[in-house]
Amino acid sequence: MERGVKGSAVDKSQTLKEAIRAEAERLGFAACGFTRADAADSAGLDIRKWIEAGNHGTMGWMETRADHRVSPKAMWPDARSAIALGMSYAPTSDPMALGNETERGRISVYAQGGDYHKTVKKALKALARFIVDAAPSELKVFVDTAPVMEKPLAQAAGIGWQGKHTNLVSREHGSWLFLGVILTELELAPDSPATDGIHCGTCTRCLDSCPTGAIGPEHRIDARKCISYLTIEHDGQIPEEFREAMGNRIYGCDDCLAVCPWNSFADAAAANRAFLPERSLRRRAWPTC
Ligand code: B12
Ligand code: SF4
Ligand code: SF4
Repeated sequence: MERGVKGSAVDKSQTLKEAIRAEAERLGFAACGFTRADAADSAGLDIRKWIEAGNHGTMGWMETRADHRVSPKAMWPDARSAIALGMSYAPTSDPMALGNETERGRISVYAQGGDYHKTVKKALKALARFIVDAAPSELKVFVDTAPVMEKPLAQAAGIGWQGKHTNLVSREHGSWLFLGVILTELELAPDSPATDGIHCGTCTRCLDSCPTGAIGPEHRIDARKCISYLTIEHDGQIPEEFREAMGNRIYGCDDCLAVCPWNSFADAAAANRAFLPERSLRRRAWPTC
């Protein structure tokens, strides 16, 4: 493949990119895009202010490696390109269906099936091996736990835009995408970036649906008010002021994602089967009207 390709550096980079895209798809990724490693540094600088204002609550791990979070190059100076990947977990049933069944607890869609950290990381490692075989090079893979800002990088790589709820939204897969990133010292031509909120227009559904008003006026999440944070990350008791709004959500929250009109384009068939809900959690299909 790449080794046998003749022509300019750009041609070679394009050929390698197309081979990586095809392999990513084969490995179960629904989206794959390329950008420079330092393409999202402005969002990285913004995160300092976000942390200084205390928005991260008790997530001390966001503070301890904040300098690395600012830019992938601060963590690994040799990184040249970032490959952003998305794996779909689009649900087969309505995530809001249990909203009125107050005697039952609601678990967010992302936590109903297999652990995405494991599934995405396994596929990222397989893709990394493929890249190293095609073009011997240093690279590193990330999903969630490292100090890499995955959403701004994915936006810079053009696989979607950060919606007003701050999560990445794709035209084809809505917001039901887990993200992963590969940093590489290879020089790969960047894809066209997307812009914050570009296809949100005047829609405010996610802001209006948030039970605790956690999404601020400039589309900044105050994690201390977010039910996902309160039920998964928060140390200590859940403050009384949020308990009524939390309702029967016991692990994570889907509301701002579930109401997004772009999710009507998300095809559950594109979801990785590893993320199907465990048998005991399976629900009826989406309503037809
Ligand atoms: C910390 C964290 C949380 C925190 C804080 C959430 C947050 N929005 O930051 C809590 C615990 C609340 C959380 C909750 C959830 N999370 Co989370 N989380 C992360 C983590 C580890 C870091 C995110 C981060 O850096 N936040 C800091 C803020 C400041 O950064 P930011 O959101 O990118 O926003 C900055 C700029 O880009 C800009 N900006 C952002 N959006 C917009 C929009 C507009 C219009 C504008 C102008 C500007 C702007 O402003 C901010 C700077 O101040 C990432 C993994 C990773 N390493 O990236 C996963 C990650 C973001 N989480 C994820 C998921 C799935 C969730 C939940 C849906 C889980 C659930 N169902 O309960 C919820 C969604 C809540 C929500 N609406 O964000 C996925 C999102 C996938 C996607 N498609 O985007 C990620 C990427 C994990 C992964 N690898 O897949 N999460
Ligand atoms: S996950 Fe729930 S609580 Fe958090 S911002 Fe979205 S709707 Fe609000
Ligand atoms: S619900 Fe509306 S505003 Fe929110 S992310 Fe989706 S399109 Fe954008």
